[in-house]
Amino acid sequence: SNNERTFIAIKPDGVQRGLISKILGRFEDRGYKLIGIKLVTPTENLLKQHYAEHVNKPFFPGMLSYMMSGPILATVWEGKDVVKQGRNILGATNPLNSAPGTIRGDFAIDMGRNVCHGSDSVESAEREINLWFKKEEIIDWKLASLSWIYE
Ligand code: YYY
Ligand code: MG
Repeated sequence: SNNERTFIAIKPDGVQRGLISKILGRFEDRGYKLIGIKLVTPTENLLKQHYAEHVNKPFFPGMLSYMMSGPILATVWEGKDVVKQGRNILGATNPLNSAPGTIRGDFAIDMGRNVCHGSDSVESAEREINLWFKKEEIIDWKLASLSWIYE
């Protein structure tokens, strides 16, 4: 459906390095619609919920302090196949394996400083959007270029 949604976050390193406009630009340029955006300094509790699948991994404590070290830009994007295409735009988790042309392949080297997050499935996206955003923070609007992007 053209209404699929995903949660994309620019992590503290991406914000500090001034990569916000470049990352948002990739999604805008592709034709996706921005329906939620805010700067957040996340709490430990929020991050433990967000990364519930990783809380017991050895890298979790380091990731927690990294993710709490500064503001994160939290965004929600809508459009056809946006979850999978969003992951493709970001690139592989380990930037050393990310293709050039992807965000991580162009702007990152270490896994623990990989600049961005993207939901890995439609179900994760739904969960993450509800975790980071209130219902009224998701904005329903019509993209004027819609009929020039979709046939
Ligand atoms: O979804 P994605 O961010 O691409 O990767 P995940 O496997 O969900 O891991 C989340 C996050 O954890 C990853 O972006 C970097 C960090 N991480 C790490 O620092 N070291 C690892 N060995 C695995 C993951
Ligand atoms: Mg993940």
